[in-house]
Amino acid sequence: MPLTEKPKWKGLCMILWASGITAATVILGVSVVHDTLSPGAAPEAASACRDHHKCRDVKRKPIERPEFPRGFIAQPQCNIPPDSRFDCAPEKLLSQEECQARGCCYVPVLPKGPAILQPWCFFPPSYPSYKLANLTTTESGYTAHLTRGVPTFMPDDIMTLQLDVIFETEGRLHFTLKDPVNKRYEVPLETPKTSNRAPSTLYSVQFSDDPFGLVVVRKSSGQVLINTTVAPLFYADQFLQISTSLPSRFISGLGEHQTSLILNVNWTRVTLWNRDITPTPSVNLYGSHPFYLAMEDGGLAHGVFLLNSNAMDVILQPSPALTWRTTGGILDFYVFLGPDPKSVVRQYMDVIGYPFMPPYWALGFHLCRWGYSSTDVTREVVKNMTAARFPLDVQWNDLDYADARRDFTFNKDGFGDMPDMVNDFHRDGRRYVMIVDAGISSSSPAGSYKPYDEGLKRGVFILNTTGQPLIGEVWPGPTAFPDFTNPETQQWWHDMVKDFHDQVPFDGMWIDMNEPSNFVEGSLEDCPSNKFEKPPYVPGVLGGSLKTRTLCASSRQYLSSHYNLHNLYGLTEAIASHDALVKVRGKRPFIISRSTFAGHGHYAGHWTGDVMSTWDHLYYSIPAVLLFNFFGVPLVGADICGFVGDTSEELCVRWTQLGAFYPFMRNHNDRRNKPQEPYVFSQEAQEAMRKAFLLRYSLLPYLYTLFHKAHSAGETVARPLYLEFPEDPNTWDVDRQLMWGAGVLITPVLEAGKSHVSGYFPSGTWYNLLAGSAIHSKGQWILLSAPLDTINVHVRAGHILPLQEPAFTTTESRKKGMSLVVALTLEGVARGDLFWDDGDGLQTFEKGDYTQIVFLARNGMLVNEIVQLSSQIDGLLLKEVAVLGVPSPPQRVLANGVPVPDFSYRTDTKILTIPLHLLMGEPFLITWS
Ligand code: MIG
Repeated sequence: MPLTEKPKWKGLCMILWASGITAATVILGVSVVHDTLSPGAAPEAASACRDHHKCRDVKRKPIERPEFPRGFIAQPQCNIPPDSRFDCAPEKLLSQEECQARGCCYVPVLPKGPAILQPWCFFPPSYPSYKLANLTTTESGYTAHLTRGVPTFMPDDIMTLQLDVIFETEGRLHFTLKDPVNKRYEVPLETPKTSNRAPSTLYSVQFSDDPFGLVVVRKSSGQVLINTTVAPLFYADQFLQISTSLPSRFISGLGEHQTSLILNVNWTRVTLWNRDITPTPSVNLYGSHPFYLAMEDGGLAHGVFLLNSNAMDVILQPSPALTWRTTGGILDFYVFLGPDPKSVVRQYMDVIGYPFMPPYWALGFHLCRWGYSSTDVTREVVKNMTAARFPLDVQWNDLDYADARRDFTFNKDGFGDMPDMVNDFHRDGRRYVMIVDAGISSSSPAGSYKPYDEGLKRGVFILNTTGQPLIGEVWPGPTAFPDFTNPETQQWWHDMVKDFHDQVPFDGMWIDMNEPSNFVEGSLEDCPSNKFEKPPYVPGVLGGSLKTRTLCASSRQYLSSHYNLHNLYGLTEAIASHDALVKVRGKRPFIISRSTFAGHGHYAGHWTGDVMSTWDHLYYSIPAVLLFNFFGVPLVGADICGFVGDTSEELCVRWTQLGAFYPFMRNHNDRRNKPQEPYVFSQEAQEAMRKAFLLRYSLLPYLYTLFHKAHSAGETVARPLYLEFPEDPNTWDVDRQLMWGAGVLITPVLEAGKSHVSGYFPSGTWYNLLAGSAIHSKGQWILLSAPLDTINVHVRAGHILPLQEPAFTTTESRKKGMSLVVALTLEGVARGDLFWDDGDGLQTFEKGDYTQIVFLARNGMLVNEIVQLSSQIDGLLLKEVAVLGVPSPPQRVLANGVPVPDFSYRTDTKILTIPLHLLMGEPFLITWS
């Protein structure tokens, strides 16, 4: 199958692929209903919670309907249940008089707990909104005008809008609301321009004329998925707001935040404005992903993506409903119709781009800390790892290496032999990555620091409103900030990366502080007072102002204002770094970034920032990793053992066990903390960690194959249970376990002092990967033994995993013998596959330079099917097959017709072990009977 992925970013992408455009020539069959839908017509929340201790409040709590203080109700049309009220005073507190002067209803309610956002001043159904006019069918959708008769309370309403509705594919609907006269800022993401003339079997679209509303209905169930008639539409210059009912309370997404997998719809405000801070619940964090996935009755799902990069709030309320409230740009929505959650995620990635293929070594273990103060210390760390028999693929350095913490320099004192150190690491089959900060030091003597001198000459920096480079302050002191939306900046960045790489042959870049982070508010000279700095509505950003810990919103970038582009800073730096590394190294790039935006995973990975060494943060790392997989950024992980604060031995063991199952596995530590490299702990702790390392390294061929499927088919690598078992609502909020692909379930211990852990096992057979013992689950919670040296890993019946003997580096392990774990269903069937290539060449899949093998087991027989073959697999041996769930002892085992005399079978575990010596790249047939 050809890759149908396209360059996603205008002017920023160098790797081009052919586009796949679908166009069917069938007439539209979508019903148009011109009646007014009654507001608040949200369906009741799905009540999927079974009687189980894992049920959360969000499911069990009945919808609160406090009594009305009747005296306050001026008009009968204010008689709206509290959960269905939409805020008419989002920007400030209003008195009753002020509220009613807006034409809104005023009913004070005593907020209970988190219901603090419950509005006192809310819209009556009659509140003026837009009217639909000139609705016309087009080749693949509709176009119409919306007109507003009366201005809102926000400045600069755009009174006439253009609506375009495009049926892009069977499962994807796209609609935009724009100003037809003055072009407004739009996110520079290049999206697929497909259109589908056939009626979708999945959804239909209906409109309400007055007030305007758009309704999306799932055809199979009749379920209303989107209904924007529930509240008035706002489209003012700096305040765009649209609300919709939700078909259930099971909503995931809207990152980046410290959150559970399922968001709380009981009055939650989610703010998107990229920000440097230790992850804290309810505050805006490093990245922005304005996408949610919603579960529906029966395990169906849909998703919504608002392609908008402005500062925004998203409000969730218990009716249930959701309000998008953004401060600029346009309203550009994609709706993904699934119908299952896995398809929703893929449909989202069809728009934002499929993930990049990481080098094989990126899946090994990475070790870092702030405070490796010299090459001697750094070399010592690597030596200690080997001495303690821990694998280590990639050694990192933090700011310590740099001269006065300036990018693209190295400290000639402690790091004078940095190039030799990196060469030595390479000689031992290891890789090297160092930090690169966004801010470029602006205070070195003229002529002494090329990145700034040349950047200034070439005009690469973000400018303040007077046209001078905006100067803030980060680690090196005063700094200017590259504007990566400028093509000249991308070229300059490449040149700086190349200069440094010519000196120090590093293998990847760790891009930090790219929200961008700034230690002073806005700039050293603060910010001017204008409409960008003081918008009529300020989303719920920590600090209360857009400039908090970042740049002035009114500063100028090549494509637009920082006000519009702020949330794209990390992404645009990742793209520039990706492209630079492709040119400079000619190999697959490796970039890990703190700040991200929709589409990031096409270029780079992510780590979850400055997490604390606490059990709580250990737990939060699971939903974080799962959600970033939804966001198309599968290469993600948290700092193992925690970054902020001292870890404890037990926490670090448990974290290493879970971290062995992060797609990106790195232990990183802050400067002043106790050390937390694996070798500093007791022998018992080390032994437990070593087991987890070996599990991961054994599973790398399986993990790499999952990354290939993410890259080639828009799949996730780590995924929550509900992606595999959407029809079992017990799985929907499970976020203390995770899956690798469809075949592996990981159940870590996330609490202190425990030697057992309870995990949910969907109906079916699950095999313990280490012991081979089987669980036959009816779809139930199961208490598992989990002493300190154990992380529970189960293989799902029906799957075949390719494994490889571990080594101290992937350079070594890639040459070792392989094995297959064949997990049979009760019917005796299993299936799996392997993707294999050189591990770090560019576009091996796109060029066809890879091997792909499918494995099939059935009726006491295992065969491989070589779908694609390349020389990279030459010489690799299949040395063992372990068949799990063989009901009775076989009499004989044949490999390609030749008896295998030394097979073994255990009657207690029902495992058949077959030692072999076959070439992976040749067809084989193994039978047992
Ligand atoms: O202000 O480079 O999240 O991983 O060690 C702190 C020093 C700057 C923040 C990163 C962290 C890194 C640290 N950096």
